[in-house]
Amino acid sequence: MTYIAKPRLHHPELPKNKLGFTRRDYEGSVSTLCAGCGHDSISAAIIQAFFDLDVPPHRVAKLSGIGCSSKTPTYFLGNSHGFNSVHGRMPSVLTGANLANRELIYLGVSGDGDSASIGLGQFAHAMRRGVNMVYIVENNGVYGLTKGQFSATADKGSKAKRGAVNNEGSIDMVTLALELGATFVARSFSGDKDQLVPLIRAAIAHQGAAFIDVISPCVAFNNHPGSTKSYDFVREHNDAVNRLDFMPARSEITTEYAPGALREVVQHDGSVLRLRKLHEDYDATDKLAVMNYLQQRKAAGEIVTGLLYVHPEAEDLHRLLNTVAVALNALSEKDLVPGAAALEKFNASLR
Ligand SMILES: Cc1ncc(C[n+]2csc(CCOP(=O)(O)OP(=O)(O)O)c2C)c(N)n1
Ligand code: SF4
Ligand SMILES: [Mg+2]
Repeated sequence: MTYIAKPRLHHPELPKNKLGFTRRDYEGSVSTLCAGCGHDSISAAIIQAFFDLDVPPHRVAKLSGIGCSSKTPTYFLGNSHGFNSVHGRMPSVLTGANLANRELIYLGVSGDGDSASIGLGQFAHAMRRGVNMVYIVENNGVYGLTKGQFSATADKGSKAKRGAVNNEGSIDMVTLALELGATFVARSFSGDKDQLVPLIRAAIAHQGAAFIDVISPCVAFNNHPGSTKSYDFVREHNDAVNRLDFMPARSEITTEYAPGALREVVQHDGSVLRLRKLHEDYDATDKLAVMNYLQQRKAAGEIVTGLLYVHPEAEDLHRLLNTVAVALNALSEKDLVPGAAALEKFNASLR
């Protein structure tokens, strides 16, 4: 059960990051998900990414909705801020928290049911507003928590565990995020830690709406022949367009690559994304070409993964709204109550 704490003792020689924390300091409670659930692998990747980046856990706010996927923040970053919201409402709660305190790193964790059905409107507005966050959808094509009904991301023609065919068209969260204006869009697979961890690290550094769709098989209800979200199907149809190396702003860049096989993208905060191209002509900064490529591969039955699109000069909601540069709780009474003359001046500016 989630209230069972992990043993406090650990090997004294566990590797430490620059803050002196071990990986254990980024873990949470013992997971209660089914053994083999893809969501647990995503939790492990999140733990690894925050450990690698030396992020102080108290600087992170993790938010979620309802579902097996939305339960996972209990299993990682146990020393961070957390809020488990109502089904599909995580994006607006995250937006509000972000506006109140821009100094935290915001991590939204959701499911395909949570974000593509009941929370679709919420998802859309968080993306179009450019909320500075990492938004992960743990996509298994079903409502796992309520026993495996098809979700809106289940592909047309795919089959449920007992053979029922899904006759409805599916929603592709990646296409939607691109269309809505997300400035960092990626897709990955819970079974590919080598791809997923650097993607999460890069998304944390991105100063804008970063969206990662992670195909995450549900072993209880959607991991059978006929499913397009099973371990076997994703392994067989994975079309990775690039491999990402992520270097935070402070690190020295040493590795050399053959010209032509590499595209470097410098992000707003100075961090460098090194995209080792697996497809020679794939350019993750050309949005139109990306959208075109995704449609072509989708028609061919492939699942495109990697860093699909990035806008290095992304603008986040705070810049668009021209908000104050500090967290609201750091403002003094003088800032908050500037007096009648200031109010009159402000009102005059609106007339
Ligand atoms: C307002 C509301 N409607 C419906 C539900 C029932 N419900 C709980 S979880 C869920 C879907 C979860 O699916 P998903 O987000 O894909 O998460 P998964 O369990 O697959 O990880 C639903 C419909 C609810 N809890 N609240
Ligand atoms: S029901 Fe599916 S999504 Fe939920 S914990 Fe089990 S395997 Fe994971
Ligand atoms: Mg789901």
